[in-house]
Amino acid sequence: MILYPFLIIFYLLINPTSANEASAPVFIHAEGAWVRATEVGNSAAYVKIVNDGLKSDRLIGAQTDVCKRVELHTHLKEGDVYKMRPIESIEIPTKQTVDLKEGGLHIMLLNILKPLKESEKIKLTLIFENAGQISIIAEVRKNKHACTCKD
Ligand SMILES: [Cu+2]
Repeated sequence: MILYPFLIIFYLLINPTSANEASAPVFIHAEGAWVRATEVGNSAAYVKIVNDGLKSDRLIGAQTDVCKRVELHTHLKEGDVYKMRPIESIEIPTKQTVDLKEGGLHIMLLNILKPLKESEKIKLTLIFENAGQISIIAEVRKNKHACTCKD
């Protein structure tokens, strides 16, 4: 029956929500997102990610249009200095909250395209392996302590 695949495609075209409903419900949410204010160069985004689901998930990337490139970073102590290192993904275990914060895991915003000023709101899309894309709004704030880490 050659017509069958076409019928499915047609159904998805006229009813795009049905495709989403078929996937697992999303139990991931983000809280208290903020971005470090800066005039030039790089910035970072911090956020608490909560997994209320029964399955672990993984943050595998993020997107925003305020900078050229986004990376997931961690801080590692090498000798006496903390250094930032790009990582592939951030595990969000089931029933746990992962805190992306200063001095720890963070979303690195490389080469900002315009100054990020205090109290501005920035759209950030978090990309999860299972939950897919989740868009959030992050407020620009001044950093409490200057970053002493090196690239
Ligand atoms: Cu970084």
